[in-house]
Amino acid sequence: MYKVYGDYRSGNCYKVKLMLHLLGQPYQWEAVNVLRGESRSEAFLAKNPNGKIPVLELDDGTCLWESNAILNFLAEGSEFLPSDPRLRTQVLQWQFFEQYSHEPYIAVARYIKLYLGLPKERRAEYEAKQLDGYHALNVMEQQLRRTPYLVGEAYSIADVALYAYTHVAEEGGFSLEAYPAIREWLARVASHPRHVGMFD
Ligand SMILES: N[C@@H](CCC(=O)N[C@@H](CS)C(=O)NCC(=O)O)C(=O)O
Repeated sequence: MYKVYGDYRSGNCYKVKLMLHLLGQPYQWEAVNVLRGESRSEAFLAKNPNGKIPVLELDDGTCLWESNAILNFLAEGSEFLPSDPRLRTQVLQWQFFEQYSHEPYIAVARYIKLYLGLPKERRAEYEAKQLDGYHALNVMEQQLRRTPYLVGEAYSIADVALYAYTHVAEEGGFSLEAYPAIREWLARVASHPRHVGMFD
């Protein structure tokens, strides 16, 4: 059985959990508390030398890390990863966008606010995340006004990757008020029969 090393509050870890539920795949969850330094222990670094969660451990002991890479592994051969090269590239395009243009702003602002309680010394950094975070939401809104999912008509791991932190963007201080297409998409994703919430 797969073993997931993660934290329920982390969007990156939630991506893996959501994917496993969408696939109906059983797994064992091992809680890792990053604030207590558990992701920097020698034992954990042997699983991911980068010291970050999530990590997916396979039956043979192989450890996979980087949330979006794990999504690609899990979704291989399923309806959530198109086989057509152009569509597959668009899935990757949104996943790279998530890691470079969305997560560093929306997830990090949320981390500073929710995990750290918005300490004074990180307030300027938190404020600076807002502009780029809203830019990422604008990019998503444009696409979702055209198509029901990020890559056309079908729910894919591009949606899993971006749902994770977008659905809790308000915890990072981002209002979704001006983004009707994003709000409809969030509801569409959450209406999948095998959907699971972050804390379910
Ligand atoms: N690019 C990585 C980011 C992983 C990441 O930043 N994980 C955070 C939790 S959300 C973490 O482990 N932080 C602990 C640390 O950096 O010490 C991914 O997508 O998996």
